[in-house]
Amino acid sequence: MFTSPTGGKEAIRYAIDILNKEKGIPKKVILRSQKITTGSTGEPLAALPATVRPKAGKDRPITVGFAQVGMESGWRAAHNQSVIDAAKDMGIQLVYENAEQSQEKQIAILRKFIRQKVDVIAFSPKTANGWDEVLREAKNAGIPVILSDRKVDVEDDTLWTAYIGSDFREEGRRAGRWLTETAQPGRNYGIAEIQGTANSAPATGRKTGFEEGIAGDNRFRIVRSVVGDFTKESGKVLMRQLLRETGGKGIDVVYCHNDDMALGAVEAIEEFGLKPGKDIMLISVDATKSALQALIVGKLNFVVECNPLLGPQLMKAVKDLSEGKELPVEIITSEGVFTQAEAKKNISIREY
Ligand code: GZL
Repeated sequence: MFTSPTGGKEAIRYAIDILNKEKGIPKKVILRSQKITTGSTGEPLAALPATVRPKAGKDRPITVGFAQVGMESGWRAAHNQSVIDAAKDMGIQLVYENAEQSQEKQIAILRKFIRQKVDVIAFSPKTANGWDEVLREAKNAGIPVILSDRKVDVEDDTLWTAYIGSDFREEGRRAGRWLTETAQPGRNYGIAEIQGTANSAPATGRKTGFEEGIAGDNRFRIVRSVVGDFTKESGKVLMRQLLRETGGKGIDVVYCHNDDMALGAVEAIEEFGLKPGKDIMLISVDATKSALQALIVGKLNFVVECNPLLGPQLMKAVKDLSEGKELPVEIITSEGVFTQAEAKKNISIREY
């Protein structure tokens, strides 16, 4: 059996937070539905996530262990700074480590946080799989785990308390929908896709969502789909390869899972002697300033936002946990899309 929470308690709670002008109040939350199974005594047991109340006292700040995945992109740099700034702003002690794109290192960092008995663990998992064991260790140690920016795929979803980030499938759908709405009727388009890190939640979601966005429209065919790692270098190398293999023929659109790879692809297209944004259209995700600038000068055609400024919502969730509040299972950040006109209008107020 599964519970279906009404949301009444959360609605009042967030309303009070808004009245109190609290920081990091989420725009959209999804409440956790509890799986109720009968225990050996026949009593119904709700398998609760590790929402152990961190033992913060007024003289001892809450300690959060944060295991960042790497520094692979402009988005990551903004995300990183947002987490660091929000912890400082809210008086939370941050124990920060960077896994430099290694899952092995990230697991070792989580184990170090468990040994240090931090109050809460937060991390951006490089890939979706391979976390069951270390998250079980965190739960057994009574340390709640908050997923920041990327989800994990584990057997038991009570091994993590909440996910704070984007809806990657919707980001992919937005990219696909824009293409169907702006492409010429009756013309065929060959699409090359440059994916982000293999088996990472953003790459999986953006790929699935994009396919959904163009589904049923027979003008489009994904003629190549290659795997990058969210870095500019990988976008440039992969785009060079695609142009070499095809002689620049048959690729009308390049869909990149993030700005850094898209900007790398732009350089490769220019090197090849073609005009990015004209001879070959480019769609990207993140909406960092450098991508919006490329959009404004016509080297990109459309950019889907993925909001990296998750720090305030992460630290608000930590604060709520320390006050014994149950967290929503998902806290979805708000984000939009950018055409060239929207980029021109908003570039001056962008924070990253
Ligand atoms: C998305 C994030 C992705 C960004 C990339 O939440 O995990 O990783 O889209 C970043 O720029 O490298």
